[in-house]
Amino acid sequence: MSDILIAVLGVTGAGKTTFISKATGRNDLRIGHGLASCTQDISSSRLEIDGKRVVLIDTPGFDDTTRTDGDILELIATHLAATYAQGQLLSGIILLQPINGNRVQGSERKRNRLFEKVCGPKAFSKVIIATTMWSDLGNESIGTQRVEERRREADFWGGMVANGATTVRHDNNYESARKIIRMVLAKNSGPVVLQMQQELVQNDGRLAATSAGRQLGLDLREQVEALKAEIEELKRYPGIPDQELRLELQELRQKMAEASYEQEKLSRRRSPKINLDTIQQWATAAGGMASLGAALIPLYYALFDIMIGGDCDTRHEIQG
Ligand SMILES: Nc1nc2c(ncn2[C@@H]2O[C@H](COP(=O)(O)OP(=O)(O)OP(=O)(O)O)[C@@H](O)[C@H]2O)c(=O)[nH]1
Ligand SMILES: [Mg+2]
Repeated sequence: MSDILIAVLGVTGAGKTTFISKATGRNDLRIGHGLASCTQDISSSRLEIDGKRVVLIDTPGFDDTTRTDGDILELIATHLAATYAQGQLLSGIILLQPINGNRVQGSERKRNRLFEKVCGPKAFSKVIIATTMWSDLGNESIGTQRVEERRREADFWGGMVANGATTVRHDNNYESARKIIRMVLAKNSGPVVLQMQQELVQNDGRLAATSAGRQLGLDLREQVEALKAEIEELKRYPGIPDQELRLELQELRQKMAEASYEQEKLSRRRSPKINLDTIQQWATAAGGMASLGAALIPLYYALFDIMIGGDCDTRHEIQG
């Protein structure tokens, strides 16, 4: 019996480690109770459910208090590349999303887009979007309304839902966590190669050439432009005392320098190169024609790329 791998993703503080702790009954996992982000590395926890061996993969969240989204994406990409090379594919992805935020923040949209690009449309049917923090809501109907809004919007959860993703409320207890894992198992038609894994193979592990990397690059560019505009506007604004203006400008310039540095750093970010021979070996060992065929798709892409000498950076996203 092989392990069923499920990744748990979501922004920092969404409740990923808590979810895994509830599902497994483990009380040795580090849960963050302060403002700082908690989980630093990717780790696995095992459990058995209905006679099936499940491995839950805990991940550090985007919007980390000390690391940039680029750092987190690189960490996830490195893990995805390494596990792909070993033939360990995900059978499900649980995206945890706190529902207690009082409006659809721009940052929530950004991270949602990034998540979509990591998975790719082919993997949407393996996604469960589980909403957390319901007990923090004064009025539950607000939470229901927020879920509906996000489901309706095509460029929020709508696209994923239309392609088979499911949304569910998580009640922060053992039964709820197990129910969600059962939902992943019920959906299952076997493991999936994520878009990001395929793209890392095609692009020698270069993050900036993947859809998620390109999305992050666009977000950073947008951020730099917005800060530039804010600086110009502030300079024109009349009546701000010199000292105050200087401090505000200094802060904005610092933020702009950081975003520009991140932009430049993104082009140097890489996951380890995935060895195509290794993939071929495990794919062959996997036996059955279906799994072999699925496993070799990225290999065909990569070989095709070598043959035509294609420019990976400008490649369109792989559609489902
Ligand atoms: N009310 C409520 N609180 C929760 C829930 N899930 C987690 N928490 C609390 O939220 C805080 C953060 O939880 P974590 O499990 O550490 O969050 P995380 O997603 O692992 O965060 P990082 O490791 O920083 O990425 C802790 O204080 C938890 O007790 C939930 O469903 N409802
Ligand atoms: Mg955590």
